[in-house]
Amino acid sequence: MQRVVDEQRGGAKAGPPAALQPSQVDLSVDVGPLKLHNPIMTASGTAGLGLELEPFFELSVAGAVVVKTITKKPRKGNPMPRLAETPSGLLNSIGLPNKGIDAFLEVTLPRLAGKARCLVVNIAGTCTGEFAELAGRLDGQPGVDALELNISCPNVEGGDLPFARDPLVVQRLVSDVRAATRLPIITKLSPNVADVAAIAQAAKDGGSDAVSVINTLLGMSVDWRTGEPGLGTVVGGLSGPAIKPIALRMCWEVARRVDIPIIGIGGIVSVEDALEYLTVGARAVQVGTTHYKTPDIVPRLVQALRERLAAAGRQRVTEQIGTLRAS
Ligand code: RRO
Repeated sequence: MQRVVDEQRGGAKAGPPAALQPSQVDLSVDVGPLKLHNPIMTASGTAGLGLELEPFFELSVAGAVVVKTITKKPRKGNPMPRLAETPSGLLNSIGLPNKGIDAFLEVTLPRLAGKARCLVVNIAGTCTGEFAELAGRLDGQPGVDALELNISCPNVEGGDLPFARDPLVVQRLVSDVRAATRLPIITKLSPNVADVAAIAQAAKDGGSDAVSVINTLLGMSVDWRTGEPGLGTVVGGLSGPAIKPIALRMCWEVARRVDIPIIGIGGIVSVEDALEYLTVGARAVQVGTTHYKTPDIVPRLVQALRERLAAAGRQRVTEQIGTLRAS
């Protein structure tokens, strides 16, 4: 105030504004009803049930931890090989191996509960009823903060993404889940569709609180000498930096056409990547494949986000969201 008075009197010259300290930057974001203390989440599947990351950082550092997909019955997963590297990307066909909802509730959840500031359980069913049943079982469980509906796993039997592509199916599935739980619902969308915004709109109409954009892109690799495919199931899901421009484009398409909170996913390896997702309209991001190279990527990104935003003079991360300049 004194500076303003001095200036008005033609007195002391104003210096440059005091630099913002990284610790002063407010990283908290709302994703629908979910309040995250920062926008950096783990992506489902790349960090097991979450506990696998504990040797590298305290789970409470993450904005949210998303567990690997849980199904009604235990699943063994797909035949080997399940992973194949490609330039700038990773193909997977893991096939949802997990011990099923009973083991999750009895064994895993008691170990996980209270460790993450926000715990999101990713679920998948073989039919709409199974999604709703799983949602009902998780409703009211201490330590569970939200559900992520995995309607977009590319590696299920038949391989035709039965829930991801038809807006009417998506709307019905989400509304059945909505009726079964009071938990916030995030619907994880597939990139393997013609119009991702139409699917996001259907998820919203069904009662989804947010969408995560995107799951992996259908892809394959082959050794031309032997004719062997890279994956046991031939086709799988592509993730990593190779998909980032596609994922960004899809986040933007959803942001401009549908009024629903977006969580951006796809190829994030640096704070620049995370900031790009926020710029096109995502309110939070999930990091996945990069865990295999940098298992402590989450705390690194949180700190780098503070530093970058402070240097850009942004007091709140929310000031960055949706700042894309496009006509
Ligand atoms: O387990 C998998 O094969 C898998 C899943 Br559930 C998913 O959602 N996305 C993916 O690329 N792989």
